Amino acid sequence: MSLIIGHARTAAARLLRRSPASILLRRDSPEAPALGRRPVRRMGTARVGESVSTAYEECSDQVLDFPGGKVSFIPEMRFLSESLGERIGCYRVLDDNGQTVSGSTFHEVSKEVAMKMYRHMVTLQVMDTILYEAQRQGRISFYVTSTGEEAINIASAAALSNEDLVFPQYREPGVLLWRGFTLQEIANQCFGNKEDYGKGRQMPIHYGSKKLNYFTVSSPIGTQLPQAVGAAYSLKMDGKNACAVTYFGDGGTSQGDFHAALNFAAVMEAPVIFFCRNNGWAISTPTTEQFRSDGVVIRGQAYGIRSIRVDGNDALAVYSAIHAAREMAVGETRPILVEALTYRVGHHSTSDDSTKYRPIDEIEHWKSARDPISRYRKWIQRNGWWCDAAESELRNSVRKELLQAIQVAERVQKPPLEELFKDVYDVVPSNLKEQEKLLLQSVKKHPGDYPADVPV
Ligand SMILES: Cc1ncc(C[n+]2csc(CCOP(=O)(O)OP(=O)(O)O)c2C)c(N)n1
Ligand SMILES: [Mg+2]
Repeated sequence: MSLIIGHARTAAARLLRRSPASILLRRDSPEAPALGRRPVRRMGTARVGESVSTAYEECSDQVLDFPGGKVSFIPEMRFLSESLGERIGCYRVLDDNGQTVSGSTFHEVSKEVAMKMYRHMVTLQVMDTILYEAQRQGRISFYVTSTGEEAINIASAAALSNEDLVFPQYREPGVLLWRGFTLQEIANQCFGNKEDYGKGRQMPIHYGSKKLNYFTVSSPIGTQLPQAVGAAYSLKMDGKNACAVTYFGDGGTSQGDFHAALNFAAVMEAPVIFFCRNNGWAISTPTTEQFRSDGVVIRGQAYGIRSIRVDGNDALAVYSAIHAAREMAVGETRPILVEALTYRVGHHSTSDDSTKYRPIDEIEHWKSARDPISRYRKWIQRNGWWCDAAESELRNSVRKELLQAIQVAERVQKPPLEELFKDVYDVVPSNLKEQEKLLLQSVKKHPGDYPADVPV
């Protein structure tokens, strides 16, 4: 590595025009103190991020040519501030009344796509209501809703290509719906029947579809991030016109995998979109106990990743931001970080009661004043594309279709017990064979402790 010390030329000339008291002599001038001795300055009044003296700034005349670019030497001891002072702005197109914000720039969306987006947001909402109730009735064991995050789900999916590889967390089933996953497929997974692609080996909501390029949800938080980067890198090596997209929550950013993934993607210039759903909560942990930075968006810059903060409850803003992010990710083979500000309106899952740790008023505010679906509806209605009759027809038909799907899924047989031991190893190892034998013995001995509808 070579270190080259250079001299800035303009600073000295500017200094000659300053008052004598503020002039600092160039170190190589005859009047200057002996080389190596710098004028003594008193410190103590400067705050972090501010300079002690502008004269010093102007006379910094040395540059270090360092890997990554030139670095100016500065004589003052200056710590970077822990914050920018002002929080990073949040890109929005639609205001709370569904009116476009004057001066906002956004990607045009055709009537056809706009309506498909609305229909899918409503489908997701209806699906959440019914499957949440199904869990409460004891028909399925677990569920999580995407309530309040419908725009994030659907508008981002609409801006992607179906060739893009999706690595989800678990609150993004709308992306699957957008790609054509049916309500029957959703129900089959939640009921863990033998039509479920995971063969009933996972909890409900762990969807996946090879056909739709949607990697199966995995419970441990954050695992999908480095996987997405690896997949993006392989897309790049194969010269594919596609990117990887990974979704994660604010809580996910506290995992080491988040940091490893961002750094790896930046260095390897992998075409991946990191989409953080900052919904304020990681189960009962608020973001204030999760990080002290200005949210998540700011971290992109630290890793050398282009980033944007977007209003996650504004479908047009999410659509436009992801559209632009995809163009940059694929066209320039680079990672992009998107932080969508939103709120988890529902409980974390059916195993949670969020009123125990957050005010009901807060939930109600986001539910009523900030609902992404009604905001978007106002916009399409203003365009003359929607009416109340169409609304009730849509809601009724989704409801009917899902209730029918649930009835079918409930009747489909469960996968046989032996499936539990398959699909990991090509040849099942002896320890797994032993476990299978023990399990079968146990089921025979205590049949009442095992579900009767699982074929043994
Ligand atoms: C490695 C790991 N640690 C803890 C958990 C338990 N857990 C499940 S969801 C969750 C919160 C995640 O919050 P966030 O990423 O913000 O997503 P959100 O639920 O808000 O959509 C936690 C801590 C887990 N599944 N995996
Ligand atoms: Mg969260």
